[in-house]
Amino acid sequence: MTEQNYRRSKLKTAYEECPIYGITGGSRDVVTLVKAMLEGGIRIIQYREKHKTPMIRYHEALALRQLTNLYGALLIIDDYVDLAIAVEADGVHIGQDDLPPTVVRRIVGNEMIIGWSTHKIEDIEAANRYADSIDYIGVGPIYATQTKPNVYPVGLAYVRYAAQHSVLPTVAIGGIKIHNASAVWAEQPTMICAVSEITEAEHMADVIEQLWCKTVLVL
Ligand code: TZP
Ligand code: MG
Repeated sequence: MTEQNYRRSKLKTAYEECPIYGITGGSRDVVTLVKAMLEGGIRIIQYREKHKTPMIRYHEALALRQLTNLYGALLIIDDYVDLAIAVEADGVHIGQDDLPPTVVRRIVGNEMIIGWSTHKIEDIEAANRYADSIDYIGVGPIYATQTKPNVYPVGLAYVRYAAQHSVLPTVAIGGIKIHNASAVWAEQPTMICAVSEITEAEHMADVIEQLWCKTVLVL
């Protein structure tokens, strides 16, 4: 198996087990939060902590590496390529303003999954050109969201465009809640991601299940 096939099949196995992409956030202890996500069935965890110190991020990400390994889940690090390498994460997630995907690929080697955020049609076309370097794309924010304020929502039509034109799996993100999840699933993303709906949930497993069930309803 080539290294590209290895990382893509690892990703596919995870999203076929559960198509909800989990991201950390909110005020709960991150290890407690991620344990609940994993108990709820999530198999892809992105560690996204932009405002902590590098030392705290390192210790939290190391703890999540152990935890995700226990559950056979993937750990993806947002933004910090060095941290992803340091904790032997499965992947790193980068944005349009980060280093170019080809450069990140050169830094992390061929076994690490790379995700890339996209916000417009030209970004999807660029992602298709970078498809040798990256493994999936984020598409959003679909709806306005306090988790990422001051960013213009791209709307449901963008999810449909991505599903139809991206050669890579897609993760719809931004303002996704139980009440609008079936509308998002109807546009055929590979995965959906709901940050605050999950991190602020009182009964996390129920919320995850309901977000997940909505995919069945539209098939
Ligand atoms: N990227 C685009 S929107 C977003 C990120 C990280 C935040 C989504 O958070 P929520 O709480 O699900 O709207
Ligand atoms: Mg980023």
